[in-house]
Amino acid sequence: MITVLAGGTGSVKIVRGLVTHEPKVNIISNVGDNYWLYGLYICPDIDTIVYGLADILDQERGWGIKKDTFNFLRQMEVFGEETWFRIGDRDAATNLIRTNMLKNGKNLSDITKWMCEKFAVSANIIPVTDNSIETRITTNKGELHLQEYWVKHRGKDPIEGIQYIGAEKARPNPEAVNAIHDADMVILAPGNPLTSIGPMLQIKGIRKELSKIKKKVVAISPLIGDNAISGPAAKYMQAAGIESNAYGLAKMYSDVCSNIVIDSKDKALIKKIQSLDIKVYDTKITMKNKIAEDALANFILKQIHV
Ligand code: FO1
Repeated sequence: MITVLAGGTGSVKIVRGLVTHEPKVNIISNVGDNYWLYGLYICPDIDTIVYGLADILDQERGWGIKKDTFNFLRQMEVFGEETWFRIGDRDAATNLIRTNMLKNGKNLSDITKWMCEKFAVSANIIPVTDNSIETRITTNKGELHLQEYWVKHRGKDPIEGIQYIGAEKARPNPEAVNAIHDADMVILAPGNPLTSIGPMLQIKGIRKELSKIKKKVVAISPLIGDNAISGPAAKYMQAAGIESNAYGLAKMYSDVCSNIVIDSKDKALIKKIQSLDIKVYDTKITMKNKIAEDALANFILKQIHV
């Protein structure tokens, strides 16, 4: 059984690759960038995985449903609302039904399972916690929710700090803890280490469980050289004072992971990473299409023995 910690638009690619090879995959999802808007509870990381596995994800954007329409948003604009966060019509239905179920007393884990059934997704998607965690970015202009910083303000102001509000007190989802404990291999997906994987590692019970089985934990680098394959990972790492390369990533994860997959272009970092007592595997880590997703998943499952 394989368990993946996933968050952000990059994670879905490796998850898709893994489910083609493995009958039982658990996906523990980040909830730190969940966001309340127009009274709707939006869970981008959960939805990206659900849509990705249901094969309805808008691949180009990396979020939302392909060929979705935006009539709801247009009407919100008519009502004078801000429309910088582009919720499509079908996506709005997902968010609306989730919010109603929450208001009727269901928890996010049960709602996510119900959602998977409706979208005919057989992988087990587990929110890392049913409590609220909010990733907030501090800039010289004040503190913003991650979605406001990245989507509304296009991540333009220098970052002074990152906070995970609620993570300290969040109760790890018991199903997530079991999925880590019982796994043959745990994979840290190539998501942003500070905003996609980081919030989950801030939950004490999750970090503790990972550190107990760290020999079985494999991280996939989202970086080549000093840059992220996509998205702002390098910018957030630099802001946190972490070297924005595979070595910085390995150091950051060194108490929860004993294996890392880096790109073959980063071979020069292997010795330095090994000095952290981490095994290094190199291959092509970019996943531009389904063949590449499949190849990386196959590499991890066949070449790494934990
Ligand atoms: N990302 C954007 O850059 N612009 C958007 O307008 C946007 C809308 C959106 C709507 C629903 C959803 O589930 C995700 C959405 N995202 C959008 C993606 C999201 O901001 C981030 O990619 C994730 O939070 C990163 O994990």
